Amino acid sequence: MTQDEIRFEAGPGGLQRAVISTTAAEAELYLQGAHLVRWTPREERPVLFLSSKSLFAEGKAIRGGVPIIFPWFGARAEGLPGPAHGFARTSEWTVESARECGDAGVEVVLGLQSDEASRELFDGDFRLRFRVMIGGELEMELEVSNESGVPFRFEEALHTYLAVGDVRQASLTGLEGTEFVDKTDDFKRKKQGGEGLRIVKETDQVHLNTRGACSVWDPVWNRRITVEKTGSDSTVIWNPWIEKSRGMADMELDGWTRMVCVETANAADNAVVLAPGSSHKMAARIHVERH
Ligand code: TA6
Repeated sequence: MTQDEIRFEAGPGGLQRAVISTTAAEAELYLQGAHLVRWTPREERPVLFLSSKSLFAEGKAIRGGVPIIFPWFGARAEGLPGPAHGFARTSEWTVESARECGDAGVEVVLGLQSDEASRELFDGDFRLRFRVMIGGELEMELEVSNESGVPFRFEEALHTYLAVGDVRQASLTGLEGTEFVDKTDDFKRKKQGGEGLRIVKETDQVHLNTRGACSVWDPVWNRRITVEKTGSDSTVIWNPWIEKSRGMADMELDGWTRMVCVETANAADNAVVLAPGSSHKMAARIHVERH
């Protein structure tokens, strides 16, 4: 492995990160949360949004990039204790491997194992493995293994923040006709219409039972970003819009105009029940087309 391909170093807040530079792309991956904060194909604008006011501190979530959500999505159900979106995104992961894969790019695998702290919040022994391939396309895969003697139920997401020129002009396709839970309207269940999804207000929708790809057409930057996925039955679309953003200390004032989350997930009705000794894989592949 040549030095210029991948470099491990201390980043802001002293957080360990991998800085990756290949012929096809540049990227930055933090060990805390196995959090990819940057992926930029050559000759392209950054594809992931990262808030300039994001925290980079031990145990704090990073605002932007791809937070890994596990073992629950959103607020913990039934009033049980635990941080929003689970603990995987604020836990320190370990490097399992890092290697060059020729034209495909550079692959990094990070792992997280259950421990005393996780057992206090989640009743199940698990092993997580996050594999990311940095190239002209971005491939991400989250594998969950049940290492306990009993089945456990979990939710998960690759909570991807995509960067756009102006979200008010963007349109999302691939969710037409799907059922969704509208978290901005008392979790009411609704059906997505036949036309593309436009972001015209605070949007927080969990689309259920959908395995299709979702594309974001961005007329300002003249590009289409497509998120294809496997092993995922939910797609979450989120934009905090004006008011919610004002309440987020780690989001710059107009940051909401430059991002939309298209999240590859298994949440709510699509939560996974994993048998002892079994594993489940969820993957996303992101690519950009210029127009
Ligand atoms: O994925 C959408 C969502 O669940 C929203 O409800 C919103 O809370 C967002 O995630 C961000 O959550 P965070 O805990 O990172 O502030």
